[in-house]
Amino acid sequence: MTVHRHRLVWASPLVLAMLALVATQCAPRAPQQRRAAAGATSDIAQAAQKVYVAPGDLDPYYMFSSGGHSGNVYVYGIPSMRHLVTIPVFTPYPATGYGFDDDTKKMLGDLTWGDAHHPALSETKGEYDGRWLFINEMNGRIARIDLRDFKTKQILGPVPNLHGNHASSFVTPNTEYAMMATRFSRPVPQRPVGVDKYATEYKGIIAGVKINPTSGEMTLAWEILMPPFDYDLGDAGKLVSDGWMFFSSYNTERATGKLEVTASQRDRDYIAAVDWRAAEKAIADGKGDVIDGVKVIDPAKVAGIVYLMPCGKSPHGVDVSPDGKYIVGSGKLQGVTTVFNFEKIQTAIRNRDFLDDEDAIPVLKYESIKDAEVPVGLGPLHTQFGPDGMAYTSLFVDSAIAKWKLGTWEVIDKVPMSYSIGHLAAAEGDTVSPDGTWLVGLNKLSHGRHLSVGPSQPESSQLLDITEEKMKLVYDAFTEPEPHYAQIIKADKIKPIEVYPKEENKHPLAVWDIKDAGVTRQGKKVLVKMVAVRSTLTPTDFEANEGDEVTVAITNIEQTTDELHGFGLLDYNINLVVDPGETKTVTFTAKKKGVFAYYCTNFCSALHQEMQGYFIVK
Ligand code: K7E
Ligand code: CUA
Repeated sequence: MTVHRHRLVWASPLVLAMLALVATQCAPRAPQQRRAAAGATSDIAQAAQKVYVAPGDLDPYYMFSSGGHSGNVYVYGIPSMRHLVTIPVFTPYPATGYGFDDDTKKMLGDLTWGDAHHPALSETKGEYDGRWLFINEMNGRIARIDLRDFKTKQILGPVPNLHGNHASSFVTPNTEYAMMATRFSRPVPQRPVGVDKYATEYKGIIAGVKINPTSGEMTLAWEILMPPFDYDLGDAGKLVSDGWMFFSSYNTERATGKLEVTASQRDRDYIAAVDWRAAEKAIADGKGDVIDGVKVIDPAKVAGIVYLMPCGKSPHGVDVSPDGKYIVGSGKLQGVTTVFNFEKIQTAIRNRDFLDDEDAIPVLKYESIKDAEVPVGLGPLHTQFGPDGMAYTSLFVDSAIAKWKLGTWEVIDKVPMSYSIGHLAAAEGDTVSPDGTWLVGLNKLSHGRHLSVGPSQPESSQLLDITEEKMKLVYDAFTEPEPHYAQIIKADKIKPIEVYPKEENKHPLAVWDIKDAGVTRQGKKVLVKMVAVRSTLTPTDFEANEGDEVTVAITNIEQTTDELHGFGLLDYNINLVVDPGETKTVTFTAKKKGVFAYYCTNFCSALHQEMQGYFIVK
């Protein structure tokens, strides 16, 4: 959002004035003042009670939040806002040994960072089903986390043709697809072409990633060649609009250079409406050209796949209502949010009620498809939903959340956020039946609301109780950078395992008996089969010759909850953590001569400190 913010700052004098307003709101206040502002002591006590989860009690919800360029996913309990665990996805994470063992190292490849934006929980009939979590990152990749063990299992990409995968990973209502779309257009196929040819030679790409319904395995199914706009966010149609996918876009000016000026000239940008079933059928019918190994549909050759809906300046969020009837587009340089009617969109397509086209993609008429412009406030960014037609829109410039009603378009309530809210997440908020219990504002600024920690300040996330007509701010939490988007799921939908059952461990190098542990050699290859169990790493020493390729395969034969063992090998940058019942391998060259200690890094028993051994390189 940093980028969006900068675009906002200089976009227009109006926006400048609005920003000045935000700046005054952001000025830190003294604690006393703040307490007075929060209201009477009884209000504070009431709020405290609502978020209080007593020691030993469990939160009723999980929140999965993107970690932005940390490349992680952060998991919180709601309403306590307690950080429960970090799931490393696109970045090595020594705490869990992620990115150090052979498998995860291979999964990460050459890229050891990724800018993770939009987590998407898998769905069945439009409800979160608690099976998987998908998340995109900007280097053209998308990952799948298995919620059975909260581990990253697959990273797809970087996929060909697609650059800057921001408008991702939004899943369809039965997890048929996760989506990808480019923020950065570039020549397709990839080749060096100067930016002076941007408008004609650079292309955007929308991609459908097919998901295996049993295994969750992702495969790139098709791509669509798009005009060189910046595709930003998306949401899948549901119920009546199932089969459609909506993507917001900006820079429909096809500008280059200083986009903060050049890409804000038009009054309207577009939301791209994609009939993904039609795309699927076109590919099945043998249409599309193979570019860099991928079937790409060119809308100039295959009609009926994609349409453009004009939407107020630089839309960010595009959000489909729980019943699938409305598509809410939030033009972040506006004071209103626009609601489109899916029926009207379909009628306009049927009647060919088009304004013109962009690279042969029909542009629908704003007036024909719009139902309302809701005066929510300045800088609308993202909308989430509650039951009974309630909608909640974050307002970046106003630094507030507006609550309004679908159908009557009446704005019911507004609460200030501290400060500069980006996205928001409601309990079960992207499903066909949101809960209407909790809402979390993911703010960009936090200054003055926590103990100072120097120039690199945490982000703030604020919890609101939305069970009553007026929204109530009940808690401030501080999070690591940078939560762009989050989803909140009922806790009882997720049933994690706590040990890997022995019978499921099919690893070819697994050893379950200490007497099978040991060292074998084949030429210059040394294989160490190691057993980790309280409180010994067996073997307790092993040797190699300088230049040998060494593989250490460690099986943690514990079947007890929380009995993890680590394997830290000093001076060799090796750090594995092996969960109960798991086998992990690490392969490396014995480059350094001498004696090197290895030890268990995870506290496991009173004799944890005794869990150690020596690697001798001759
Ligand atoms: Cu708004 Cu990447 Cu969705 Cu940042 S994004 S905030
Ligand atoms: Cu095993 Cu500490």
